[in-house]
Formats: sequence, C-alpha cells, structure tokens
Amino acid sequence: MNTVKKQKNKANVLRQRYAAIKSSDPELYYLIRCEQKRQSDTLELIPSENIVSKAVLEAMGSVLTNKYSEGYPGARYYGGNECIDKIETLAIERAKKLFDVPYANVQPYSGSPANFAVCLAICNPGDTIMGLHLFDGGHLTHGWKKSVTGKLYNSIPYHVKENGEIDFTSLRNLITKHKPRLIWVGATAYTKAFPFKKIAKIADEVGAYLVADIAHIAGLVISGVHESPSPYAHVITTTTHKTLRGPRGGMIMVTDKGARKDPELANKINAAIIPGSQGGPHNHITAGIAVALKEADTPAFRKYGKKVVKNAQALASELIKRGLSLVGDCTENHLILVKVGKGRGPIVEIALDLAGITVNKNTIPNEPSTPFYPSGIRLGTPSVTTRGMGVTEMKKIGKWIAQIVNLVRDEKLPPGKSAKEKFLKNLKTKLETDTEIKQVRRQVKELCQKFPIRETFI
Ligand code: DSN
Repeated sequence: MNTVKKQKNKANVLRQRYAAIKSSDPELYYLIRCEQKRQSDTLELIPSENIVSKAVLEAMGSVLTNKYSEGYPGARYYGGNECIDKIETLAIERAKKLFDVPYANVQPYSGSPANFAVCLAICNPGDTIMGLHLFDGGHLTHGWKKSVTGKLYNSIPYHVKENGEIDFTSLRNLITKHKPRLIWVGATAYTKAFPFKKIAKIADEVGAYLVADIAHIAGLVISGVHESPSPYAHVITTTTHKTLRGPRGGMIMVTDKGARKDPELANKINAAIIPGSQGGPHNHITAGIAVALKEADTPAFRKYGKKVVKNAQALASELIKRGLSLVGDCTENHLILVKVGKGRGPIVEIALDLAGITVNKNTIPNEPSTPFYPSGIRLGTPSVTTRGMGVTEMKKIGKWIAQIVNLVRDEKLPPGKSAKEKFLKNLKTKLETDTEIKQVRRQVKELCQKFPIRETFI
C-alpha cells in the first residue's frame, strides 16, 4: 500500500472505532480526536506515560464494565460472576508468574489506593512509616504530609544526596532511631537503581516491613534491566500503566519473604482493599491488566524494556553533550531529571510543550524553589520507545530540547504568585509565535509521522 492509501486506511479505522460516539456525542468525539491528534503529533516524554496496545484498549472498552463483583474470585457478594472470576484469576496468575511472587491483588484502582491499602493492612494509625521525601522524588502516598498516609501515620521522610542517590547514612540513622513499622522504597523521580538489598538489610534489623513501590520500573524489572525487589521486600506495589504498558490500574503483591513474616499478610491486604478502602473492582481494567501482563511476558517486551533504558541513556548523553546539567549526571533507568535553574521548570515546560515535546516540571534534590515552581524538568523514554524510536532519534530529541532550553535561558519568573501566573501566561502567548519554536515543532511532527502510533499500539 502506498503512503496516501495507508493514511486513508488508518483514518477509516479510527473513524469506525469511534463511530458510535461520533453519532451520539459529536462534542466528545471531537475532543477525543483532538487528544488523539495531540498524541500522534507530539513527543511524549513524561516518564510515567505510555501507549497501550489495541488489545488492552479493547479489554478496557469491553462489556466487563457492566458487572459488579465486590469480593474475590469464588467469594463474591453478588451473583453472575463466573466469567469475572476466571478473568481476575487469569490476571492474578500472570502477575504471580511475572513478578515471582506467591500472591497478587489486581483490584487497586491505581497506585495511590494500592499504597494506602498496604498502609491499612500493615499499620495502625499513629505508627511510624518512612518514605523518600516528595521533593527528592518520592511519592505523595509514601507519607507526604498532605496525603492521608502522612496524616494517619507518623511519617518520617528520608532524602537523596546532591548526586541524586538515596542518602544511605542518614537513612540508616533514621531507621535505627525511629524503628518504623513500614519503609517505602520507590519513587516518581529517581534516576538511579533502587538499592533494595541494602535497605532490606536495615529494615530487617529493626523488624520493619519493606514495601517496594515499583510503579515506574515494573516493565524494567520484567525486562531484567532493573533488579527485582521480590527477594528483599515483603510487599510490592505497582501501577500498571507506566513502563508496564497496561491500562490505568494498580496491583499489590506479597513476596515469599512477606508471607513468611506474616502468613496472614495477603488476607490483610485483601481486606484492606475491600471492604477497607474500595468497592467493586473495575473488571474491564482487570481484563486490560491481564492482557498487558501477557504482552509483558514475551521476548519482544523484554527487548522493549532494555531499549527504554538504552534510549534514556542516549538522550541523557546528548543533553550533557549540549551543556545541560542532569541530576546524578546520567540515568540508570528510563527517567532523566534536568536542572534548569531556580524556579524555572514551568518556563521550560511551557516552551517545550509549544515545540511539541511534552515533559513535566519537577523538583530536584535540595530544591531551592517550590513544587509549583520547581527547578527541574523530568523526561523519560517509555512512550517514544513504544513508537519504535531509537538512539538516532534520541540524539535529535536531545538537540531540540537543548535548543529550546537555550532559547528561554533569560526568562525569569517574577516574585509573587499572581505575578508568576501572569508572567507564564504572557510567556506562552509570546512563544506561540516564536519562529524557532515553530521550526522545532515542524521537525517534531515530521519525526512523529515517521514513527506513527501504530494500530497495534492504539
Ligand atoms: N503521577 C505519577 C508520575 O507521574 O510519576 C506518580 O503517581
């Protein structure tokens, strides 16, 4: 088929897919198509995002959404669950095999409810928990003061050093001093390999539960490019939509080590999900998780995971070569943190967005500003790698990012919240017509067209 025919064919397939919405709700149809176009024509570098397969999409759009199934396979509160039981069991068995664990719960609505349920299962209100500080790349649900996990429990955060690595000496002292009930290891913005074994040793010394939140690196663990926490942690949580490339959902797993520490742990986690914190599971998502886990248990997926890291390292090298400064000077996973100057993250995020490169502003170690106006941007390669891009493309992307960062190097936020908001709004208007930005956007679009979001992936 020639290119024009191929494009027409693709357009027809897309039209058919949303035909019902188009006729019943044209307004929404238009918005879905807008988002579809945005995803097609831009480079998605937010490291927690990815592109699911058509099979995952089909599972999510299936009739399974019609069913209520409170409870677990074989023990539901409602009738009519004979098919759902089999679907959930399939997802559970696939998770157990892939992550080498004896127990998995696939019902958490996402990562945050999964993490809260683990706290409910293991801790009593007032117990001490420890997690990486939010500004150092930790997650809200690892005890941040505004999260329920920071309100209900006595949360003691630990930190990273200037080079982005967990400050191990300080962590050891904190653990010895506070003897936490639960320690989180995991992050949303950490560019090094997690030292599961090292942290487990100290956690074991004080009898703490070690919970590995592998939301960001689940796909890398499966691919063998990040060590598995399974031998070291008692519990593992993950989202299913990041490097794992599944639907938006969550999972909680108990390891052999966890089951030895408390043979009732799996039951406690089940109870913490329902009735503890959730209602009926989202069966269409459970099916999507089952599909994603099957896709992940293939040589092709493992190759993908390796390529994600290789691409991230190539992108990091290109950024450094072009004078940008990275937290930790490199990456050991799928994620890169670029230091862009005090409070300047939002400026760079806006400029890159206009150039068709989607990233998010992010805090950096020892953040000199605030989380709303942080001093870094966070990039990752899961999505562009799914599109088939490789090292050659990472070099181009690195060049464009450096060009845009350089373009806005003299822009500085004024003091005061409303002045900052006004400044960013005006900056966006000004940059919308910038010739250099428009030129990069054109080049980005051309690259995206060479690596389309294929039928197999959307
Ligand atoms: N929002 C996720 C991320 O971007 O890493 C964490 O929950």
